[in-house]
Amino acid sequence: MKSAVLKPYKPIIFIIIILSLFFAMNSVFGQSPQVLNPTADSYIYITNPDTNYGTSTRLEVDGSPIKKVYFKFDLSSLAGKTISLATLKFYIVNPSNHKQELKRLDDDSWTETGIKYNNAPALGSVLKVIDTGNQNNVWYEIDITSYVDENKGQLMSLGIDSTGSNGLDFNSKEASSNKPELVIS
Ligand SMILES: [Ca+2]
Repeated sequence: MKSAVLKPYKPIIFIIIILSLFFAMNSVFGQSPQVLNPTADSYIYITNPDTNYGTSTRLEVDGSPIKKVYFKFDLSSLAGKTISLATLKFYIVNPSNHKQELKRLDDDSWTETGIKYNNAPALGSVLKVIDTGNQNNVWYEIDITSYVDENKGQLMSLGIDSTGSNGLDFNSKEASSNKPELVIS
């Protein structure tokens, strides 16, 4: 009597077990990297302190004369997710044999077509040192996992400056290809 009652439920239990295994495996092995482009990118230039460069196809960083790069990413799609690796990538179009510094920026109020040297927010502490070794026409990648994890679910700004006098240029999001990317897995 007992086994006759349970019998119709056995296939359902089996299906539930198979589905649970499928979703568990998928969460471990099946997630393809998510790629985000900046929602805003620009640079500022001390020589033209009231000029905005938000629509330029290049982002330029230099220590003399000063040029600084600003990025903003919308990380709202990452809310609640586990971030195992987040890499910022940019494509170099003018090489530099000097180092640059990627810095945190907690002020997200700046806008792509409004930012200029005279109104730009000051950059924060150093996240990573950039050393491209004078390479050109290549991608450069920076691991910023902890900063992305800190900002997931919200906007994330960051900037790049330099104390060297040999400037580094790379493609902006307005370039026709090889735009800056944030690759998250
Ligand atoms: Ca731009």
